[in-house]
Amino acid sequence: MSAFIVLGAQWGDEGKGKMTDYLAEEADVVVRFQGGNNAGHTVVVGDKDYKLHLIPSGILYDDKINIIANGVVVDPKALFTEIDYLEGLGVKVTPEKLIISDRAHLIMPYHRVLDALKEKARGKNDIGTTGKGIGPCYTDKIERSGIRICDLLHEDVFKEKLKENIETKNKYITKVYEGEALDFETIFSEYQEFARRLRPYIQDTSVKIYDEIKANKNVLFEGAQGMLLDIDHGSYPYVTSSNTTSGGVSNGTGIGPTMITNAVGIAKAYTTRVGKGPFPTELNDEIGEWIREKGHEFGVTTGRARRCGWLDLVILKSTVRVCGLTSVAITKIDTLAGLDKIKVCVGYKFEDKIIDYFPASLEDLAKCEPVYEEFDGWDSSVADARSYEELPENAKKYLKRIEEFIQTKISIVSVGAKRDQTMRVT
Ligand code: 2SA
Ligand code: GDP
Ligand code: MG
Repeated sequence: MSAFIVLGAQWGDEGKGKMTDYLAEEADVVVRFQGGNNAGHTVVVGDKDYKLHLIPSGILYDDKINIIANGVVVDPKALFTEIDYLEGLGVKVTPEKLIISDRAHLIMPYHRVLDALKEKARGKNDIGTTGKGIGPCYTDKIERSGIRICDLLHEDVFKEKLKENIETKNKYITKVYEGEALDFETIFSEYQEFARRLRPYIQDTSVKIYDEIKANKNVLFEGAQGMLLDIDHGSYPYVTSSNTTSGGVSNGTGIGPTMITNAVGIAKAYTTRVGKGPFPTELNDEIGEWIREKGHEFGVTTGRARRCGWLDLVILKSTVRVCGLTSVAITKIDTLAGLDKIKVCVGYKFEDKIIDYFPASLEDLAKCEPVYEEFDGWDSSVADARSYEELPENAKKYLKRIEEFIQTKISIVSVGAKRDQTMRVT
């Protein structure tokens, strides 16, 4: 048996959806452990493109169990929109294939409203959130006023909790942010309908995952966002509100860390981020623009243009440390094909030293200057390679340098969005 993690090693959008789908072939169960429908995971199967937000990427297989565990924040409206979207594409989403934790917190309409109002109030210091209500929902969870799925299934409990929340949230919305008050009855009846539809999918997912592991099944934990968006280890405050790193798996699923066997970090051959915040290797020039167009770097959930820059090995090395990565998958080396020279950041010049970690303070980070190594580029034949041996020599040199710097094996290389554009490195 194995219980392994697939997570983003940068700022998200590294190709986790594609790699989860690829690795899910060997898995029996695929589990989301944090985040919510802020995520946008793309999976290409044949000539079909699937955009997943809340549902694990294993759903495209008929024989996998997919679990939304307790660490995820669930917007039922978004969930049913996604189920309807998948069913419309011929993908079955039955309670046999999808299980949702009774401990997961619910995203409520006031969370979405507060997300927007808070961002507006932050003005030029906004985070650049996806507007899905993620931060306000996790705030309530930590503040202990959140509503969980198990509450939704008990009408009286839900009614009382909703009443209390509407009362306090409306004060906040109208008095602090001068927004419009929300109506209890409308939300109550909408969520009663959600409760009816949700009921067949709900279980104690900690028990379910544990039983599967004990029965020698393979379990894949699918991360959302990426290491630098982690609430503790990321580029705070320009982060999401959950633990995106390996540590988040145990809390987010109720499975002890000693049961987890491997952690694969997914990294793009360059770096992107969507939303505000520091980005040392960002390219605000025609090369950055060229990468964005060639790599179709636009948000899957919001459509926002992603910021693009050179690969930053300081970040990757930090992810290896924080997440205990046992191997790395490098994606999108085909996007870089055609560039004459490619740069890679191998340290930050900070005051009079070279450092190889990401400083906590944004003020210190602003003083950091990336130190680059330059590589010769490769051509578009890379997208046709189906084995490591077939890769252009310059691409292999690039990959070797990454491995050497992060002291961790590259186990998979991806040269395109499709399932078969993937190769194992032995
Ligand atoms: P939030 O909404 O509170 O989680 O936003 C906080 C920060 O986290 C970033 N974030 C993301 N970054 C990359 N990809 C994400 N998913 C979508 C995608 C994003 C999109 O796959 O493209 O469509 O814009 C994602 N989700 C959250 C966010 O940009 C903020 O910086
Ligand atoms: P995720 O959030 O990490 O799952 O990544 P996204 O789906 O947000 O963004 C990654 C994009 O790159 C998607 O459109 C994928 O289909 C695509 N993709 C993944 N791997 C590769 C690759 O190796 N090459 C190319 N060209 N595209 C890829
Ligand atoms: Mg994404």
